Amino acid sequence: MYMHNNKGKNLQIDATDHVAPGGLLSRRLFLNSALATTAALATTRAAYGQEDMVGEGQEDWTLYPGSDALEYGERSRFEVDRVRRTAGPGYQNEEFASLRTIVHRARTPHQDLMGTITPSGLHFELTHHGIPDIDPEQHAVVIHGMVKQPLKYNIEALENYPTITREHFLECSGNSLALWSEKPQEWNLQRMHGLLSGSQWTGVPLSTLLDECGVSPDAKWIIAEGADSGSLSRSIPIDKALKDSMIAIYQNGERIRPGQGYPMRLFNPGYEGNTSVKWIRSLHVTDRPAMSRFETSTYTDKMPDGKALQFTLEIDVKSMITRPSNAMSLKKHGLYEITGLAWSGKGKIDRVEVSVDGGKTWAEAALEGPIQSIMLTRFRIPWLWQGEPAILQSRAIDEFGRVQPSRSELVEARGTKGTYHYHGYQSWGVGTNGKISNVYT
Ligand SMILES: Nc1nc2c(c(=O)[nH]1)N[C@H]1C(S)=C(S)[C@@H](COP(=O)(O)O)O[C@H]1N2
Ligand SMILES: [Mo]
Repeated sequence: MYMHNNKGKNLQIDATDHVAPGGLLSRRLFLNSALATTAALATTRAAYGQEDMVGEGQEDWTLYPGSDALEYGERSRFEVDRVRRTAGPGYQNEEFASLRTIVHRARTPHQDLMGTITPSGLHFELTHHGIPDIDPEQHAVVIHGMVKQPLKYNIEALENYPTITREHFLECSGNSLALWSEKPQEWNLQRMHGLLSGSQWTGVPLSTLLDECGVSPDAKWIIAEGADSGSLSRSIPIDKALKDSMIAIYQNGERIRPGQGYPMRLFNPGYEGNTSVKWIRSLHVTDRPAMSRFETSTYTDKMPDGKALQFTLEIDVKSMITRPSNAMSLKKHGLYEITGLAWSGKGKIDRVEVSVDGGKTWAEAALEGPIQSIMLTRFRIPWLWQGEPAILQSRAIDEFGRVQPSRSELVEARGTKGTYHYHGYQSWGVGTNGKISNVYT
């Protein structure tokens, strides 16, 4: 059968390309670059004649020399509304008002981004006491408590240790919290899932510093404390600290930004964001957890029986479709690429499946490599939309066989009293008019 894609080009799709009802097409269409589909999705070339492609050559920017390089680069002025939206209705402070804390949140606009690395200027930011303006010359982290020798490290000292560089996601466990509510909230993708980002982090393995200080064999926890005005503190199991935690000093190749913890932060790969204490100034080695504010009154999961789970530290397996999503609508019938992100706090993503009929049937999406442990993984699958109502969902499976639960499975197990660690499906309902909304199935 011949179909028109969105760009008005004919492309050939035969029956064997259909992998699930509702227009889901084989991910193999992406893998074979010779196929017309790939080219048709990627370019509008075919819609124009040769002359149009060459252009008249009279646009202003072709006639005069351009501007000089800036000291620090900026995006095109045509891109400036792709922002984290720190202010405005629905973007700040209201959800945690009851906790009497000033929470500043800036959310990553995943509807605008591709790949898996979040540009540093669009990394989400969550601060409970604002961003301190730290002079690196006056800042250090001290390791003390159950150690042979307490030691203090400033940024200059840390620069002398061998570093490691890893790409990892960071997610606030309050991300996606509106999906716990009984009725679907019309939060757009950014507001719903924007407390998640991916970066390349460079730092000194915490184990190197702990070894140097000589940790007592009886030590079980490390209490990490930040230099912000509220001294946010969290207890980290010593095994985790020795396994893969780091004191990060670079993010995406440059010194980490003030909002991310300048000049140094603790980074615990795969653990809920709150444990990665920014502006780290103290690591107290102990035999028991601190039971601090942010591991008791917040970031714990209320269960249906009124009790709360403590120390849900590792992020579960999760995914979301970023395009199409409710940050946009479908303007034409035709071929679309469904794409999104999958991640697991334990390891690598093994598989992502996509449904367009609300979970009745599933098809495997293509994963874009290299697939890294505890990092965002992008998935893609072609979809032919011919105007019928649809419900788009994705579900991720990690290398340990953990399967992302549906919302109803998660609610069955956990009730709806919770605030944190939502990791069930996100369902995007597509109407016959192409409008997309957050729905429950
Ligand atoms: N010192 C300190 N560390 C902190 C916070 C904070 O408010 N103060 N916020 C935590 C929370 S709740 C999260 S989700 C992550 C967010 O990291 P980011 O702002 O770099 O994205 O940092 C954590 N570390
Ligand atoms: Mo958080």
